[in-house]
Amino acid sequence: MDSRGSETLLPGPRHEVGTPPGPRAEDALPASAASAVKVVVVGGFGVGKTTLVGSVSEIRPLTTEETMTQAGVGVDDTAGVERKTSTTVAMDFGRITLNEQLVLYLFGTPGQERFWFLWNRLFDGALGAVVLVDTRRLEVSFDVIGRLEERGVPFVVAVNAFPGAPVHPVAELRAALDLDASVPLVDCDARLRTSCRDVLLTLMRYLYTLATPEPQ
Ligand SMILES: Nc1nc2c(ncn2[C@@H]2O[C@H](COP(=O)(O)OP(=O)(O)OP(=O)(O)O)[C@@H](O)[C@H]2O)c(=O)[nH]1
Ligand SMILES: [Mg+2]
Repeated sequence: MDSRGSETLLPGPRHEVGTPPGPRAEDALPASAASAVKVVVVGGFGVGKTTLVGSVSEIRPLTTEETMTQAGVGVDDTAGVERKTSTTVAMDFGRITLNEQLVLYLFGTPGQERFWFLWNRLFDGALGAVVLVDTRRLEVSFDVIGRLEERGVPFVVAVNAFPGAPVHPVAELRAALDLDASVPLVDCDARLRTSCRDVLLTLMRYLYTLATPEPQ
């Protein structure tokens, strides 16, 4: 990892030190699972990526949260999320079994630009992405969406509902984010498992339509 990045961070409180290694019965995949799909959860700083992976994962999620310190002042753009005390420095990882056969592996990316070099590896083998958006800070999503388009990674956009966030008509939101008409745009609450599951189902349906040739 970039040494400038690690200098500014102290170990955070969310590390689970002393967790015994080895498989746990509740982590086992159902025997019927036939396909595993890698999905990446992206978005600007503090839009709720770690929250989404944590609320939907059926295994204890892996997180790499670190406490934000004074050293990040002037480096990290915390405008609009001043109360945030920790941030993802490498990735989040979780798993959800969407139906008897289909398992999704979820990889959450770090939101801060100084960690975006990690994207290259996190996207290896990914079939699609969820872009989380906070309407209080739409501009942090522009680069994220641009990077996905450059990579040709199919994505859906999920608007994470924060209190006091402006509610825009769908057409305006699409225009502001410069979204292609075919890209699904949905609401979600990253804290709710069912809501996040619906977002992932939307992505799976979208990937399916992209892979299915239109009848002539
Ligand atoms: N009200 C509300 N708060 C949320 C929601 N999703 C996340 N939060 C809160 O927003 C804060 C940021 O969430 P994170 O999940 O850490 O955001 P992140 O995108 O992973 O942040 P970085 O990794 O630092 O980019 C946390 O305090 C969450 O509890 C939501 O849907 N509604
Ligand atoms: Mg995070």
